Order: sequence, then structure tokens, then C-alpha cells
Amino acid sequence: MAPESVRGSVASCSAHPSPRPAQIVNPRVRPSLPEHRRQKIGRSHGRRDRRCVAVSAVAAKPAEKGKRKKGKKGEEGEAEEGISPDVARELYYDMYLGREFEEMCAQMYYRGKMFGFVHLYSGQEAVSSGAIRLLRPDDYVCSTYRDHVHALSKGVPAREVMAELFGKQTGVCRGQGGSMHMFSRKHNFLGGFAFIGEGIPVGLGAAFQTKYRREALQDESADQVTLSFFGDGTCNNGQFYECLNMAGLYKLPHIFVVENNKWAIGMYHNRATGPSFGDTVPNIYKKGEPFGMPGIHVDGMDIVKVREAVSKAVARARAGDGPTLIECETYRFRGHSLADPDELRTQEEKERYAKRDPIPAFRKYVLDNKILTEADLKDIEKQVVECVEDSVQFAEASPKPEKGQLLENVFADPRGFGTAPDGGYRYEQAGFTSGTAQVS
Ligand SMILES: Cc1ncc(C[n+]2csc(CCOP(=O)(O)OP(=O)(O)O)c2C)c(N)n1
Ligand SMILES: [Mg+2]
Repeated sequence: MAPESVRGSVASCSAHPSPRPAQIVNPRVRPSLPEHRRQKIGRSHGRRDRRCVAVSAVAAKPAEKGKRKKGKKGEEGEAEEGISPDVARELYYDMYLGREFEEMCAQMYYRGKMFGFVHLYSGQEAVSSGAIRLLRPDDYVCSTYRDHVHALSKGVPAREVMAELFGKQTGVCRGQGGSMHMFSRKHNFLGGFAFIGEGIPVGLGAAFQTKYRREALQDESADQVTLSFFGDGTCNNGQFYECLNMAGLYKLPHIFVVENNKWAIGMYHNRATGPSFGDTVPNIYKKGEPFGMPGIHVDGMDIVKVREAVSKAVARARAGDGPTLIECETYRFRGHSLADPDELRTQEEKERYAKRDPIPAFRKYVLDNKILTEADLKDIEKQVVECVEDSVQFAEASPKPEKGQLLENVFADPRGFGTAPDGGYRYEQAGFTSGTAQVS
């Protein structure tokens, strides 16, 4: 758990002892999904909760040496009697944070505070919060270029994500990564990746090292699982199949989480992807079985269902039973990136999915089932707004990276830039990075 964990009463949520990863059942009473209703919340200026710098990655403690969880009632992967108020608070906070954070990113991008491409996650929050908030801090997550919200769910502080987007030294990658390259070793967050499919083998590698440590090095504490996220368009990339094969072959503790938002930039999924034999439309989840793993289809706009599916997959992976492929049907509420005018998707389609907005749906669920009150939810919303505003002010006030940082983390030895007339290395000269470096 991140030490500087926050959240006020939700903060207390992450400060609660979490004896187990919260479990879900299919609730007996399912509320009908509400009409899309974007909650208008007033911006509260001047009130900043300084604690709002981390959303700790939840959950259970790492397994004791030699013990593998095997899904007893109330344990990982097993259904219980619904969602507790603490878990509901945490999930609502996380989804709401994801949405508010991204909406703020849009504002800041259009004000010229961010550079390059910025891909927002709005609409897909039930997948990130439903899957990642189940994990232990020592589990791994591998993301895509749509990575801000995954990072937040994994516990990277909002301040550090926003500062990274601003290209500031206090960013999670010290301002050197930017939107598509969030990475945090501390949070076992393996990165965002600009190339589609590029992250899957990285996630797979993490799962392989866990298995290797456990079986070859006999380290019985090695029971971490890895979740790799990627989109529907990415499923037509060869790396996906190579990784399915290796994960199935070695029974790796790896969960493939497909965020099927139906579009790959401007390409409609059903136009680009062939159906399985006997089907008329593509079903990505069916690609699991030929590689020796269960393939699950889940409503990715329903956080309860996502958690239930991922919980079972996590229990399976932790128990040594291997990988799972989970296809979450979801939708992005904005264009592919903030540079995309989003003219290819029909208004009818956008409105249909807007009605299934996962945030009001979960809000209604917790109210209908009397898990939380309206006042609880409003309190969470207020805290989130303050947290996001705080992250912007923090990013704004942070220093830019030093120019010398340009030569860090590069493969080439900076001494390869040659010697200067005074015998020193050019890269050591004042102003070396301020113009075009002349290599002698
Ligand atoms: C290897 C590679 N090929 C092509 C691209 C260009 N590209 C960027 S995003 C994208 C679509 C990906 O769609 P999907 O996997 O469905 O993810 P989504 O954006 O919907 O989350 C493509 C083809 C790329 N980034 N990397
Ligand atoms: Mg897609």
C-alpha cells in the first residue's frame, strides 16, 4: 500500500485493513441501467487535500511463504454476499477519479499544457477499476497508450500522473515519458506503450519470471499475477497470438484483458476481424480455448461483472492453473485521441453506449442495494474533484526537467558524442543540450 495514501473517508478506504481482495457475486437484484446522466459537479477552488496524492493499490497481502490461495468461500475468486460499503467506496472513488482526471486532461491539453498525443479512457473505467483494484500491490499491470487511468487504479498518485503529462520533473517518469509512457517500478506498473501489442510480451515476461522464480528458484512467495490490457484492434497483431501460445504452454499466471471498445481508431472491429467458425461476428474471447485457457466474455460497462470475472481469473492464476483471456465489451466516450474529431462513429451508437455509462450505473447499483447513501457518494465526488484540482496545481508548480536529463536512460554512451577542444567530453559542456550537438 502506498504510504502517502489518501482519500479522506475514501482515503480511509485505502487505509482500511484489507484482509482479502473484495469479492463480488452476481447480485440478486440487478438495477436496470440508468439513463446517461453526467454528474455536474461544481469546481471547488482553494480546497486542496494534500493527502490526495496516492490511490493505493488495494487488497490482500502477499501469500505467506508456501501457501497458495485455493479459493475458499470468501477468498479470492469465490463469490460472497455482495459488495461491502468499503469496497463500494473504493470502486466508486476509483472510477470517478478516472473520469474526472481524464476530463481535466482534455481541458489541459486544449490549453496547451500537454504535448503529443493524449488518448483518454473515459467510458472504460469499469474495466480498469473492476480489474486492477482487485490486485495486490505486488501484482503486475501492463498497459497501452491509453494508460493514465490504469496507472491511477494501480496506485500511482494523481499528482505524479498529471505532472508526467505536463512534462515536469515530478512526473512518475520525471517528465521523460509523457502520456503514453507511464511507468512505475514502485507500483509494479510495467508501462504504457505506443505500439499496439507491444506491452503484451512485457506482461508475459513478468508472468514468466514469477513462474520461474517459483518453480526453478523454489521461491514460494512468487505467486504474483500479471494483467496485460489491450484493445480489440490489437488482437489482430501477431504478438497477441505468440503470447497466448506461450502463456498456455507454460501455464503462466497471466491474464489477458481485452478492452473491446469496438473501434481501432476509425476501423470498426467487425470490419477488421474475422469471426470464428460458425459465428457471424468476431468473438475475441473464443481465441483463448485453442491456446489452452478459458476465454470469458464480460459486460465491460458493469464493474461488478468485470470484478467477478477477473477475480476468478486471478484466483486461477495464483493457484498455478494458468492464464485466462477476458474480453470486456466497453466503449470510449471520446475520440481515439484528443486530436481525433471522432466523426466516424454514429451519433446513435454513441448515445446507445452513453446510456450504459458505468459510473451512473454503479452509482444506481449502490443506492438501490443500500450499500452507500447519496451523501456518501457526494462526499466521494467532492474528494475526487479536489484531488484532480490538486494534481493540476502540483503539476503546474513543478519544475521542468533539467536539460542534462536528456542524456539519461539512453542506450548510447554519452561519451560517444566526442571530446571538446578543452579535452573534456562534449556532453559535459555547458549548453550541450540547448542546441544541436555537433558530434566530432
Ligand atoms: C504496431 C502498431 N501498428 C499500428 C499502430 C497505429 N495504431 C495506433 S492505435 C491503433 C488502434 C488500436 O486499437 P485498439 O487495439 O482497439 O485500442 P483502442 O485505441 O481502441 O483502445 C493503431 C492501429 C501502432 N500504434 N502500433
Ligand atoms: Mg479498440
